[in-house]
Amino acid sequence: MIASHKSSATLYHAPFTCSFAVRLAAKWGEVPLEIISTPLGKMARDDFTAHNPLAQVSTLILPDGTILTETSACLMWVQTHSQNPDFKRTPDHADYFQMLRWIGFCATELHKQLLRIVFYDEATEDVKDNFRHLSLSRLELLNNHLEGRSALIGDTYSAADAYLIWFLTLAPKAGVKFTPFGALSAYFDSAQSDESLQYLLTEDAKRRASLKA
Ligand SMILES: N[C@@H](CCC(=O)N[C@@H](CS)C(=O)NCC(=O)O)C(=O)O
Repeated sequence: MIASHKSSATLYHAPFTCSFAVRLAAKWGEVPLEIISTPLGKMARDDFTAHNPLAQVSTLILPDGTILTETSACLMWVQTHSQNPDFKRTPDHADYFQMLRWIGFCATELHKQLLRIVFYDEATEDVKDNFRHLSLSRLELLNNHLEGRSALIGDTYSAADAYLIWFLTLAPKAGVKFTPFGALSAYFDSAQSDESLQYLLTEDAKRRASLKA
């Protein structure tokens, strides 16, 4: 714990990784976040690994100095602390557990089950292909759920949508095409007109370039 009180939380962020979802949710929820860009792996910043010895994003330093890790928990924190009343969800909200459900789904069935395998060196190409194949049943489930819907829960985006939209942004780079799933494709196409998403994609491209420089 850092002995300090700040007005905003600080997010360790690696461009285009899962902490992108936390930033997107924070933009929608008008939650101010101070961003510290860091590479991952051996190049990670020392202050980052001091807070999170696994050197994984998402890692959030809360205003009271406590550390919150796990993208799911960071997303829930952002949603609960939203300044935007339409976005805010606290545990007494009717949608709260559906939001937990879809955040958990994105974390365990999509993010860690696919991207954590495909983008890393530990697995062979055959193993990666097995996981790409496995992801199709997850995408089909999402497709069926999104039929006739514009968001995962209700009519407006929640933190769960931030996680899913981030995943769908990276899915083609992981060798997973979701274009055969009409409702899922339409959901992602419609997300492209979201100004916060476009702003952060452009911003991350700049952050990535400056980390590489
Ligand atoms: N369990 C963590 C880790 C998520 C995760 O795999 N993050 C990736 C980026 S999307 C990462 O930090 N990778 C670096 C590493 O695992 O060494 C969470 O959900 O926040």
